Amino acid sequence: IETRPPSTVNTSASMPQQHTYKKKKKKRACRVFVNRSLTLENIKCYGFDMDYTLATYKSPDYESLGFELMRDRMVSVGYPHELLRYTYDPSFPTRGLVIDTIYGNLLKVDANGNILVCSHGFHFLKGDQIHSYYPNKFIQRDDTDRFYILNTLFNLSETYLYACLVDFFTRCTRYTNLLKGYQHGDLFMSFRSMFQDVRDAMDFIHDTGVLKEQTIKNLDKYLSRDPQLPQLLTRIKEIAKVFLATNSDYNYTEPGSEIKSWRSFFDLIVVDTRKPLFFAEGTVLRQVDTVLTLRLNPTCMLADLCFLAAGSSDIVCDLLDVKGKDILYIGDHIFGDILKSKKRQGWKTFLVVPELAKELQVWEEKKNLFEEMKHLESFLAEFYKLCPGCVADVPVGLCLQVLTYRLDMSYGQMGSLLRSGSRQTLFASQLMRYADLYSSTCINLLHYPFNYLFMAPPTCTQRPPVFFHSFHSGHSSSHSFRCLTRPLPTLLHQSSLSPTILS
Ligand SMILES: *[C@@H]1O[C@H](CO)[C@@H](O)[C@H](O)[C@H]1NC(C)=O
Ligand SMILES: *[C@@H]1O[C@H](CO)[C@@H](O)[C@H](O)[C@H]1NC(C)=O
Ligand SMILES: CC(=O)N[C@H]1CO[C@H](CO)[C@@H](O)[C@@H]1O
Ligand SMILES: [Mg+2]
Repeated sequence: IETRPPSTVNTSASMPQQHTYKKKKKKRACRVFVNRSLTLENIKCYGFDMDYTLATYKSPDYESLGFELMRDRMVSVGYPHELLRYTYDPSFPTRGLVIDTIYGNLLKVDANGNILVCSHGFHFLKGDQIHSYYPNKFIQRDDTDRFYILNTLFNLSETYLYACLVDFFTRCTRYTNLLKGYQHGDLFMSFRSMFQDVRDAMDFIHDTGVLKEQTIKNLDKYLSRDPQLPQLLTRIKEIAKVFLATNSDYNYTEPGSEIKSWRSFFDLIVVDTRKPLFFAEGTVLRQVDTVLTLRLNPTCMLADLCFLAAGSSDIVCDLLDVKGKDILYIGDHIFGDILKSKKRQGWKTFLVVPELAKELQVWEEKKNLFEEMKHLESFLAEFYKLCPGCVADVPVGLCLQVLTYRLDMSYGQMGSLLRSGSRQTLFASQLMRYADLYSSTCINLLHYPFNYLFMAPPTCTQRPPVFFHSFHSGHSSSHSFRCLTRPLPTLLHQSSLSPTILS
């Protein structure tokens, strides 16, 4: 597969030569992971999202900026001044959490709506407390009026702000804690209205342009410039068509003095796309001319470069003369970029998951804990199979819970984006369902030749050897005691038995 060098690859010194692709094992952080096999050679067109995909913001500075602007906005619309004391803590939020707007809780759930972690403000609830809110530790995720998923990287600061509000009002003695909100004199403030206010603050900082303004003012602080990005785009342009489809507006997409070089990477730039609407019926297409006015003229000849506003994915296909399956779309928004483009348009998808760098690092560092967990789970599985209805050794169950907690804490307070212990999060299940490829950055495509065949690993039915013999020989709990070295923390219920290595 890797033998034929792409004919058009420019072999300047800075570019990886063909043989470097063959290095046995790429560093994990540089890898592109595969969920469904895909041949790059068949891709005739590459599409990019902008925010957090091509324009990579520096974390946590950028989230911190968003948080502070929203926090200040909340205070200016009447929330208590004490809120100004909160600063952004990147170790708290994980992407993909669900807000329960009735009880004000933040929930981490799996694909079926089973609760993995639950916090009220910064207080993590224990098993029985979770049960009292949610019988069966389960939520009906379809209730979209009540539960909101915080799926995008922009939502991180929102998630944290909401936790701050709940933390503040819960502890502030001027307010009485009620089940669905807070009472202050005659005023009842529901968790729901607080959520609405946070969203409004979020819309405010985006729509009024204050976030963009601050970002542009301190570009070096908030935006990381990867010198490999021009390299990637240049190489892609040599072998395929390239377009940019972003929800941002024209002014933000044009980085001032670099206009010429920036534009030249693309055959088509579509701004103000309103994804995910873009992948459905779309909106009226407008052509943007260079004097920054919007012309209502959808006819755009692909002579040189098209610069359009709004429109739809169908129009992109028409203009570039490609079919859905010829397109690899690269974006960071599981819903707006990936799910809709795949489901509605059959595009091939590449999800950018910046958190993967950290995820892989923990995976590497805590390998022994993951192994231990797998062994314990196989042991339990075997145990229940041989002896249905039996109650397993208490230490084994406890051990699993402790391991889960220790692993979760290696990522942050809310644990991993992809798992809790060995159970997969909703985000992970959506990633597997809708992303053909995924990686921590699109730059990692540079490490593969453009005729590469990304092969999906055989489906994950392979399991580690089962600890059958140790069960029989009476050493069943040899694994059980190694992990009980720390006090017992908030425990999560374990049930899934499948190892979940997403790589
Ligand atoms: C999350 O952020 C996106 C923008 O990236 C926004 O459209 C969406 O409304 C936010 N979600 C919630 C629940 O506020
Ligand atoms: C872009 O910025 C210019 C001035 O800086 C302004 O006049 C124009 O309305 C803006 N256009 C859009 C689409 O925001
Ligand atoms: C290799 C891998 O993770 N494959 C998964 C891709 O997505 C499908 C659909 O959800 C899963 O069933 C596969 O296990
Ligand atoms: Mg984006």
